[in-house]
Amino acid sequence: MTADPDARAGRDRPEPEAGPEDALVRALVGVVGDRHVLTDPAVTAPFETDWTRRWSGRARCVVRPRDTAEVAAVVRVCAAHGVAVVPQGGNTGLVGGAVPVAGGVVVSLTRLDGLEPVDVLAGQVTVGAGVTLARLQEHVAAVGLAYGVDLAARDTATVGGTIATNAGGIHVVAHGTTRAQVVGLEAVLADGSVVARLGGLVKDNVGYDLPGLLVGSEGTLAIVTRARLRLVARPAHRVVALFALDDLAAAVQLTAHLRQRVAGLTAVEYVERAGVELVVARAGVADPFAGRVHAAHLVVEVAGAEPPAEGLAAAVADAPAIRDVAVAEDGPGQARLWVVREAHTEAIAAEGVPHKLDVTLPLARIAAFRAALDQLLAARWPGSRPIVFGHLADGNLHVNVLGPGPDADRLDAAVLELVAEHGGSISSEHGVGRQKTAYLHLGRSDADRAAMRAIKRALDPDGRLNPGVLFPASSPAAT
Ligand code: 2HG
Ligand code: ZN
Repeated sequence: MTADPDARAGRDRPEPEAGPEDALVRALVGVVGDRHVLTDPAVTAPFETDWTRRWSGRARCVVRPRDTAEVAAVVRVCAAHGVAVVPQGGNTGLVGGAVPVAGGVVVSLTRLDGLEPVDVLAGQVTVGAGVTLARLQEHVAAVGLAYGVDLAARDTATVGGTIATNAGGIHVVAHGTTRAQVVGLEAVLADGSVVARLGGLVKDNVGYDLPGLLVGSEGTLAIVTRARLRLVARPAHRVVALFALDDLAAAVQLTAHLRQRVAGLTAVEYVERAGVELVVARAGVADPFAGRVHAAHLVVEVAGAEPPAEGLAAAVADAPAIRDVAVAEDGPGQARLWVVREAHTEAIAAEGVPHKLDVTLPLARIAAFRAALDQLLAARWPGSRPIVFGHLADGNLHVNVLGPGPDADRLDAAVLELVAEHGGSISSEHGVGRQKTAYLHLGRSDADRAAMRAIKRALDPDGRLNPGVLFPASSPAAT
C-alpha cells in the first residue's frame, strides 16, 4: 500500500490545463524560449512517469532551463502563479521522487550540462547538475582522476539527481556515498534566490552547512544547479571476481574477511540464485557458472596501482566456504561478470512492476532479516517471487518482490516494518520519494520528524518545491 495510491501509474487524473493561451506557460516561454517549454502530452509523457512505471502524475508542463539564472527565473514565475516545482534530472529514480503529484511544473535540469576544467591541484571539479555520471567520469579520466560514485544507471543519471538522493551505488565501500564527494553546491531556493559555495574549500565552517543539508533533500528544499565535487585517483589496475557461496550468511562472512585483508576493495555486491536465473533468462546474460547452481554470490572488485589479482587470491585462500569462483582481469571479462549484477533492475522490469524496497540492515542481522522476509512473503503473499540483491559491504539490500501487483495491500509496509524490527533503515540510497512518505516513523523519531518539518517550512514556506515527496502531500510542512 502506498501513501498516495491515486498517484500510481495508470490511474486517471483530471487533465491540468496547459496550452499556448496559458498565462503560466507564456511567462515560462518568456524565460526559456518556446522550444524549451513542453506541453504536448506525447512529449511530456516520459517526464511524468518514473523508471519503475509505478509512479506517475500529470505535469502542467515541462520546462528546460539552460542555466542557474533561468532556473531561478522559472522558480519565481511558478511562485507568482502558485504552482508546484518538480526538479528532475535523468529520471532514473525508483521511488517517485521526480514526477509531479499533479499539475506541477517539471523543471528538467539536463541542459545544465557544463563541465568546468578539472582543478588538479585540489583534485576537484565543478559541473552542472545535468551532467550524467558517465560524462563526468570521462571528463575527469582525461587527467587521471575518477569520481567516487558509480552506479548502473550511469549513462542517464545526473549529478544533480544523485545529489538530491544522496546516491550510493557500487563504490560506497571505498569512497562513501554522494555526500562524501560534495565539497560545495550552488542551488536555487524556493523564493528564486541563489546560494553558492563553489570555492572548493574543504575546511569552511562558517555556521550551518547548507550544501550538506541539501544533499539527500530530494528537491524539497532547493534545486541544485551546480556542484563542486571531490575526485579520487583513477586506479591503473582492477580485478573482478564472482564468488559462489551457500547463503547470505556466508556472503557476510566473506565480506568481513575481505574488508580485513584487502586494501583496495572497491565493490562487494550480492546476488542470489533467483536473480542470476532471471538475468540469464531475461537479459541474455551468459550463465557465469555454466549451469552450476549456487544460492548466493558476491561480485568483488579490487583496484590498485599494481595488478591486484594475486593479492585477492591470497586473501581468499583461507576464506570459509567458497564453492566456485570466476575471475576477470581484462575489461571485457570484467564487464561479463559485472553484468550479472547490473542487469538485475532491467531483468526485473521485464517481468513486471515489482514492489521495490531499498533498505539497509546491520550486517549482524541481515541474514536473519533475509530469512524472515521469505517467511513473511510465503505466509502472506504466497506465490510472490523475491529477487534480492544489493551492496553487501554497506548492508544495503534491494528487495524486489514480483507477483503481487503494485496495489497488493500492505506489502511495502510489512517489509519496511520487518526492516525496522531488525534495526535497519527503510531508505538506503533511492530516497523516500513518494513511495515511503507514510513510513518515516519507522526510521525517524517524532522529534526528528518535527525538526525536518521545521526545516522544510523555513526554506519552503509555501510548500512549492516537490510537494508530496518526503512528506505526504497533505502534511502541514508542505502547505
Ligand atoms: C542498483 O543497485 C540500483 O542496481 C537499483 O540501486 C536497485 O532495482 C533496484 O532495486
Ligand atoms: Zn543500488
